[in-house]
Amino acid sequence: MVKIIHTSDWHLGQNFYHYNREEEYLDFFSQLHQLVAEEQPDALLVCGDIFDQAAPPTWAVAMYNREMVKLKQAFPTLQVVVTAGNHDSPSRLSASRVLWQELGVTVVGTLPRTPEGCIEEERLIVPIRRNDEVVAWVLAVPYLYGGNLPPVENEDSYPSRLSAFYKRLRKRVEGMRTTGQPVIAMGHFTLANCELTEHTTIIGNIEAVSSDEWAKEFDYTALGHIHRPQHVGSPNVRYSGSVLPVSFDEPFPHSVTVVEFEEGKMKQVRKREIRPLIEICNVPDEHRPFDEVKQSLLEFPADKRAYIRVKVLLEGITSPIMYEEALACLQGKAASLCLLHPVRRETASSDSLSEEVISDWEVLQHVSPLDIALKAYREKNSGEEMPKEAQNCLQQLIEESRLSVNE
Ligand SMILES: [Mn+2]
Repeated sequence: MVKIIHTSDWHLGQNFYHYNREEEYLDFFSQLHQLVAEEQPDALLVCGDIFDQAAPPTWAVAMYNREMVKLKQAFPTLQVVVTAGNHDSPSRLSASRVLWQELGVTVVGTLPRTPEGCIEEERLIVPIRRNDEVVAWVLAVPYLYGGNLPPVENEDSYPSRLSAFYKRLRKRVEGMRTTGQPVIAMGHFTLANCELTEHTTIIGNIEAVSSDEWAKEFDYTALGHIHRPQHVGSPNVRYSGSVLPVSFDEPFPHSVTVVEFEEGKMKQVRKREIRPLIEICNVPDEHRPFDEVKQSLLEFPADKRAYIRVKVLLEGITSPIMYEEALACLQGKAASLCLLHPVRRETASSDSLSEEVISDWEVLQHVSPLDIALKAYREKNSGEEMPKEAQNCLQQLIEESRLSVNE
């Protein structure tokens, strides 16, 4: 039997609104450590978005280094494979690749290339060993934007080039493997027909990919990028989902995925829940007039740790100090106020609600600069999409400027 733990979208280093999440991430690592102890997997696959930003805060990098080393010291036979997601800086992740290699952790940030610019495909193929014997093969493919993928004759769409690339790797593994060794593909992209959360931006979702080929070509496909844990099309194609809620749009249970293989074939997939140290809560559940809202906040359990989004139904003249009033209701409690989410009834007789005042900050938390540019382009060009080359260029510029801003 071969066993892996599949996880992704850690988003280490994120602040939840203005709250530092260091303690929550530490708690996640301790749960992960416990899970590895219980499950004793052969490999841990981390499929992108290790960090929340291209230039993560130093506390997040230090925690990652410390906790991964601790994990490897406690479980020396555990093989760890880490690939970059669209939130990670590929080159930063790759920078310490050789150090991690010494510890038995395979890191793939940038797509490895020869000095001539050819992709070194063999470096993406990772054998998983037990007592020197290969028991499985992993294709450690990081997040790939269009410009990174080799062209395919007569086919220039992102999905067709991505699928051709995986097929080539699959073929290469075929020459190396013996029967009974499962082939596991890692990836960080959007599959058509998956259930999205609002956090997912258009990056990596420029054109969605069909899940059928992955289901056929690989014994298991371990995906990152979509934060809601789910199978897509087939039980052997799966997003493990984020390990902590990254926004208020992720109220579902978070988990990592445990996959077992028998004689080269997938036998079982299980979720192991990661319990959040701090829950996300809407108070009240539905938008209510502010007086009722204040009552709900006063009644909120004093010792419950939670991030709170306050849902207010605006009526008549509104108080200019609602945020301060809400904050006062929570004084002395363990909960943290994040934002107000006010709506107004469209007309006195109507039941439908319109979003009234959402702070720019709230909007910008969920929209990437690329999204804004794409939207502006569509508006200026009667709905036409920005050419892919321009999108790739722009994305690169955005990533670079992000790095220089943070440095
Ligand atoms: Mn993510």
